[in-house]
Amino acid sequence: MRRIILLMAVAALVVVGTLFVVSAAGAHKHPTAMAQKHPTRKVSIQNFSFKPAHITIKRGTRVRWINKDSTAHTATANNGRSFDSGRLGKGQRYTHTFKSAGKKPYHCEIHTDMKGTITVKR
Ligand SMILES: [Cu+2]
Repeated sequence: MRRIILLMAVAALVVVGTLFVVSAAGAHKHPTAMAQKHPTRKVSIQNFSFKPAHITIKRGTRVRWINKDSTAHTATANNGRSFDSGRLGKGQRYTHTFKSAGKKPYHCEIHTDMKGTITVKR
């Protein structure tokens, strides 16, 4: 009789232990899921152009511009208010999260022939 109670106690401990491990693994998955919800797309500024110049993203995506030229550049929305990186020196970066759908054309304020478009889908 004592042995049966002991076996049951061990079985109960195994079940509780398994549940704990599973829930701990679930908690670890959470930050990864959050990171995937707001992915980041990179746009290089190189040789006086945006690379790639035209990208299509989902709403909530972050876009990160990185200036790889030694000349200063900007990434400025054509409408002048959606986003504006300001002057980015060599190696400097600017990040903007796109929250509304639509076509967002932009340019460099210093070299107005530098153009790009962010197309944001729902
Ligand atoms: Cu420029």
